[in-house]
Amino acid sequence: MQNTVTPTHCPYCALQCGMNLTPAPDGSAVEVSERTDFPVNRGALCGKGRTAPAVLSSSVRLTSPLVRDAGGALVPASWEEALGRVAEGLGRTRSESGADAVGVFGGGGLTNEKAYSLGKFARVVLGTSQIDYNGRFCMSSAAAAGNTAFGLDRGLPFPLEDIPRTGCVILVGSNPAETMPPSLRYFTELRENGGTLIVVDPRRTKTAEHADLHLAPRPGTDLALALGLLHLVVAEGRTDEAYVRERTAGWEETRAAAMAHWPEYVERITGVSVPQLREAVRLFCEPEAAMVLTARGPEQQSKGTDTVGAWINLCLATGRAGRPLSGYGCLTGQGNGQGGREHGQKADQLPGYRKLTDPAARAHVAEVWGVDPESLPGPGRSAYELLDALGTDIRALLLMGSNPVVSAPRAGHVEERIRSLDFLAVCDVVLSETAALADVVLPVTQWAEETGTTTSLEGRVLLRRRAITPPDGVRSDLEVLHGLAARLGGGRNPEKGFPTDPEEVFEELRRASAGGPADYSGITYRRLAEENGVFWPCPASDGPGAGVHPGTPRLFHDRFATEDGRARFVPVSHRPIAEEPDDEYPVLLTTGRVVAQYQSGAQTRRVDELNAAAPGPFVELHPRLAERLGAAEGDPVAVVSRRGRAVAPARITTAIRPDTVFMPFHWAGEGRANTLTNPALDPTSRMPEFKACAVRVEAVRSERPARAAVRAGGRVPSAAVPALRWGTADRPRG
Ligand SMILES: Nc1nc2c(c(=O)[nH]1)N[C@H]1C(S)=C(S)[C@@H](COP(=O)(O)OP(=O)(O)OC[C@H]3O[C@@H](n4cnc5c(=O)[nH]c(N)nc54)[C@H](O)[C@@H]3O)O[C@H]1N2
Ligand SMILES: Nc1nc2c(c(=O)[nH]1)N[C@H]1C(S)=C(S)[C@@H](COP(=O)(O)OP(=O)(O)OC[C@H]3O[C@@H](n4cnc5c(=O)[nH]c(N)nc54)[C@H](O)[C@@H]3O)O[C@H]1N2
Ligand code: SF4
Ligand SMILES: [Mo]
Repeated sequence: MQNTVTPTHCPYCALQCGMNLTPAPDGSAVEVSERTDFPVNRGALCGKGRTAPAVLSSSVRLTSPLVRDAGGALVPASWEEALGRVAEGLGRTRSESGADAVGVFGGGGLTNEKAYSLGKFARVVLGTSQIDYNGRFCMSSAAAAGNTAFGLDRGLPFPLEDIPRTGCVILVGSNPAETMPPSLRYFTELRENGGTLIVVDPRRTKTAEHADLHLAPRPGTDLALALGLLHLVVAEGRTDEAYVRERTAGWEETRAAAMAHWPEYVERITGVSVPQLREAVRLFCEPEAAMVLTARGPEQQSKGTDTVGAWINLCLATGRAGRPLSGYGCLTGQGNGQGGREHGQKADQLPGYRKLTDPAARAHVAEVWGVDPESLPGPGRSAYELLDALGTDIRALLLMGSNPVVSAPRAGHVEERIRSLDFLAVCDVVLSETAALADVVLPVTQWAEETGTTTSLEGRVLLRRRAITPPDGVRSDLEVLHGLAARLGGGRNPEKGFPTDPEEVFEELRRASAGGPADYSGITYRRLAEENGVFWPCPASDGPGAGVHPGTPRLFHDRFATEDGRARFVPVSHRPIAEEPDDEYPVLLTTGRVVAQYQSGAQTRRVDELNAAAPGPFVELHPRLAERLGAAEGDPVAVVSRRGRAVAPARITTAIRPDTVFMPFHWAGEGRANTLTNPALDPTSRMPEFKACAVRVEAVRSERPARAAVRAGGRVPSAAVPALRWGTADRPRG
């Protein structure tokens, strides 16, 4: 292919850092270099982005379809045979057990074109309602809360460049120092400019080390914390009465709920002291503008939607939403976490962020798709519920862009469900733990080998360009869907309905999204190339003489996207996590990420440099808990929940609360964190409680007598529980 430099974007997280790719003369490899014209990262990359090309040429890269032979082994096969088997597997289930017996599972890493085509494929070709995706595990609680409060869910309603110019940012359960390192500069610049940073995290993370104030609540108590802050806002007369009157609705009920959450009560629930609460309110309210940003910490809870709602309430009561340099935002996670939630791979959704239950939306999209609106199925199950139904109601699954054997909650059970399917087809670039269980594995092209668009955490639609020729033997996800549509039929013109050229798909997506909340109709590949991305909504200009719509970097300044233009307070009150610690499981487990691994690790665990930096799982625990177990640094410890047992080396640190342990979720096998996690779901967003469940921690070896004693008891002595509290000495710096 072209031997020149291609400006493009990273394959991994939602920051979508710009990078330049230069192919080697023989086209076999590609080199990453700094791309300074993209403003978000200005050339900076984290280790994952810098090493991403290693996955393109990795020896474990799949380059041939695999099918399961009579002996149960996965063996290479031709595309013809593999696609034929998938069509037969899905088609037979459909005819024997009905369309809803066929499930589809997508991913927030898929480009807009793929996410759009996958949703269309499910509804038009398979006719199934049973489609959802891993974004449900990601930002769905923030999305639900944003839709309720503002009438629209775009993760950040302002560009990152606004952050350094505001007065105060509260980062709730977000660790950008590890999860989006090039974005850290926005927060350090904020402080250089005289603004303050408050970090809310049960761990003193690398991000918290940059904070002016670190609040370390007990996992799962952010809702109470936000209510406590709102209580103080009201009590201290810091409410913005005029704003509340003019731009919001529902204040009285919310005010009453907040008044019931006395600071002392909130201190008891959260472990955050009253003086710290007061200090946070002062820092947040004194400047003219301020922001609250949430990420997975408060969102991945069985009350994630209410929790985000409580933080939005704080913004609304203080007049800090829909105004310059102020607002609530969610830091979306996956490469196309934003676009992936807009174009129809979500159970209840049609392209353009339309609702499947809305007759007008159905009519519009059916018209674009050339099908009868009546033929479109209704909403299906959410991600965990879908995985939980595998092998029972759902007998065959097509999976694209996720590795649930590692990343789903209660993963042992999910793995069992996947194994019990009649038929599983997986499209992936490597043999992930989930692909290894498939009947057919289809090897697909990767980021640098194909063109497509993603929508970053800012709501900026970007063009990710092809820079090299894919290896022989792989096809793009779009080609897979095209091939399956041709074999399975459906729609008026199955083959034509699934173009393999991404730009052609995007042109259709533009029409399908036109007039919807996430309107892309004014965006073209050409504009994306010329303008370094365009923020949605960007409607096509209507009528002759109308100028080109510039896109919308900042939302809600004139009005919110609700019918009356007012933001809605959400009445919420504290409730406990789904599984509180008890005598048998006295410790809280929370989970998350480390800088050098990405998600289920399917891609980054294939990169030597990243493995050297983050070789395996670990259990982060406080010295006091370690002492009780008799565990020294590096000793294997077992973490046991009602769902299973995981073992990993101890990493002992005062940076975590003594009542809490932390595990990253990037690994499979014995150290798989999701063996332990609780699939208790948020009633609205259907988000599982990844961030808090009850466990006990056991020492595994017994070289020292103390350890033997704990082992004999089989668990941490319950008498230890009340003692596991922050002493002032271990309380995080603040
Ligand atoms: N290196 C790396 N970067 C990534 C990813 C990756 O896998 N690896 N994944 C990408 C994706 S998809 C996502 S969604 C983002 C996620 O980005 P983040 O949300 O920043 O990542 P997490 O580590 O899941 O969680 C953030 C913090 O929440 C804290 N936390 C745990 N429980 C609670 C709680 O109850 N309350 C509060 N307030 N905090 C809590 C954890 O201690 C952790 O430090 O990262 C993206 N970037
Ligand atoms: N305990 C715990 N569990 C969690 C979380 C947590 O914080 N704690 N976070 C949750 C969150 S926020 C997320 S986003 C999920 C993510 O978890 P997963 O959904 O498992 O995400 P990935 O590991 O990114 O999986 C993507 C898979 O698709 C493949 N792939 C990459 N690009 C493409 C492509 O273009 N096409 C196809 N067909 N395949 C591709 C990759 O090789 C990989 O196997 O994990 C969730 N699980
Ligand atoms: S921060 Fe995210 S987008 Fe940027 S290089 Fe790292 S993984 Fe890629
Ligand atoms: Mo995510």
